[in-house]
Amino acid sequence: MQRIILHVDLDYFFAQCEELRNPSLKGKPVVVCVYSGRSEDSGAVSTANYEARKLGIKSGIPIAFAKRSASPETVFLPVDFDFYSEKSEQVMEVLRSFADVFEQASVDEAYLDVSSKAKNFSGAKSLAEKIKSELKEKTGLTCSVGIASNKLVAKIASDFLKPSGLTMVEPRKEAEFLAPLKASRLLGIGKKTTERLENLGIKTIGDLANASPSVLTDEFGRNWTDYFKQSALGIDESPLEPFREAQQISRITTLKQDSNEISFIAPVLDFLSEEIIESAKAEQLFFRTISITAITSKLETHTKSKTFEQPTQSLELLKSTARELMQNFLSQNPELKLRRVGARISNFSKKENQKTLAEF
Ligand code: TTP
Ligand code: MG
Ligand code: MG
Repeated sequence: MQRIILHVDLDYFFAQCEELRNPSLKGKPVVVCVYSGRSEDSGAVSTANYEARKLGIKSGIPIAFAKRSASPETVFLPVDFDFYSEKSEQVMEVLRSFADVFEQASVDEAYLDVSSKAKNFSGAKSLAEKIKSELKEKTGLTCSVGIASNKLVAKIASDFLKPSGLTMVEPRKEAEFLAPLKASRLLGIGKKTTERLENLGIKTIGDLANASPSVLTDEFGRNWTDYFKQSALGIDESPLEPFREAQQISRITTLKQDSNEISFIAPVLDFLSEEIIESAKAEQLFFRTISITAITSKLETHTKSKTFEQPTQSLELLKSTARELMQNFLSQNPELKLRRVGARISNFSKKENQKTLAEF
């Protein structure tokens, strides 16, 4: 069967989240920053909306540089990972429902294998349009979609037209689509490799496809040459990896009776926390974000989260944070009674005490 893969990537994700909760930002340049705290403007730009990008402001540049290029109405905001993670989860839930096989690839992107759902490429195009409109309707966010016969080309296609783009590369058109694009679009071709390729006169993916294999082998060895050649022609057999890495570990349970008493709910959270930490230890995962879920007797779901600077695996921290989040939620909503409660950890890394900027 013909494989049909969609790659969905949210547009200027963190900045779009900020526009969503504060619509007065719309139309202004918005810059989301990770402040390092050392001095007023030290730190880096996490992302910027398209108005800010027109001023030359983009992910990774120092905040001080961005301020120099900014216009008077440019708005600078600190990152709020909890809010973006919550939105990301909502997005993934919507996307997942459209796929035969689903792989979340980062906080704002996912691969969907829709081979049997869509049947053919024109079906895939209608499906992609439906995904875009349903995502907008349910989460308020816009995305760009790439459709292709494999992950490699789908990912490059989703980035081809942004924001709110839809790019389809039909089977056997892969090499032609890729040819004019910069070689650095391919996975694994960073700054250094780009320089080495340029020294050989190779700038575009098409140049790479046409390059002499022996010249490439002399410079990069056999394995890289094979990879370059295949990728440049848009050949990629890699499967989706639905369970690549846990994005979160969560436990949820129904209370013996509906309640709004922290003294009744906290021991339940403690028990869930112990189970969660056991799983985290088994998978050697350290987490930065702790969330609680509160499902009311009317079956409305509420989530509260807290994110820490440093990854941890501490049961005590999980217990005390879950209790604190729940306590705050209950005191802010005294009229609600809860039927089910849950706890969750996310924002994983494999190591403790490692500075992570962002999961992207
Ligand atoms: P991207 O999808 O790479 O970028 P984006 O969604 O901001 O913009 P685009 O419309 O081009 O897709 O990254 C997703 C989020 O990850 C981004 O909103 C912020 C974060 N991020 C960083 O914090 N630092 C970085 O250097 C990059 C590239 C992303
Ligand atoms: Mg994005
Ligand atoms: Mg992305």
